[in-house]
Amino acid sequence: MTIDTETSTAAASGASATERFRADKSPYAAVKDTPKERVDVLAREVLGAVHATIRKHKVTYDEYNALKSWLIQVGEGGEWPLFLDVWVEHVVEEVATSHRQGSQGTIEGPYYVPNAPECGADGTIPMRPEEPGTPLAWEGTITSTDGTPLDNAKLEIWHCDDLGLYSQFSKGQPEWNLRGTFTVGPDGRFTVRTIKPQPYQIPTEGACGQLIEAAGWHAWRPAHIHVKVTAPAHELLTAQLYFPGDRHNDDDIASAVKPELMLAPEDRPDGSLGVAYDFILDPIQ
Ligand code: MBD
Ligand code: FE
Repeated sequence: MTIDTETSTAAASGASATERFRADKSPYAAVKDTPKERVDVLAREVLGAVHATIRKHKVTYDEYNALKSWLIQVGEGGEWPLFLDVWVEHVVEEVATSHRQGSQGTIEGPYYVPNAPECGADGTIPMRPEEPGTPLAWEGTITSTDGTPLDNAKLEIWHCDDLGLYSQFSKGQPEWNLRGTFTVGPDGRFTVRTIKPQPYQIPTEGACGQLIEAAGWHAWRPAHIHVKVTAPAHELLTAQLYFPGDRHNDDDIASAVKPELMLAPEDRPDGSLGVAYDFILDPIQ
């Protein structure tokens, strides 16, 4: 896979997200493996909801053609992953994890890359020598729902930089900047050193940006740290952690904030932040 890191246009980040999805996920998601009865009921009900909206609001041919033109642009700009993850994924996540006893999760979003560099149980995420941003030291444990520490559990972390940009989806950052894997020992403990990310604005020049502007919405997500936590015989936990007081915690464009995902960082005398946050994984039944 080649990812264009020379430009940071919406089309470039969209194309990168589309390639990423094709490489990692589309092999697992073939329509042909879904039973006919299921495709029939889901497709019929979604189309029925579209038909009902057209009738209710007396949608015109001009509006129908505006929609057609916009959908063509979503595809051409590679923005289907962005569109779906921002406006649809949160409900899929809610349904998929409603049985859990352990930690709450939230959406993955379009910018996860597997196999980030290993940082150990106590380490610093890959960053540039003068990485801008407030240093953040985060300690925690990974346990099972019965309290047992999960030896060999992995905490993968990715987040944007102080300009709100993700490595591999915009220009100017080394390949693995602010992406790391932390593997714990028998005590389940980890210490992560990174920087506090800034709020993130989804690309505004592409089709998703056009929708936001045309509808009078805003393009912001609150500052967040993405995580995936895995351990043998346990369910994968995908989550994001947020910071108190962010102006977009209550109106996240991606509807992905939950109260259980709030960090409680403390200011340290040296100007850095310290925080504790633990993860509890559900055993696979
Ligand atoms: C992101 O960084 C993100 O987390 C989501 C959900 C959508 C777009 C960009
Ligand atoms: Fe994100």
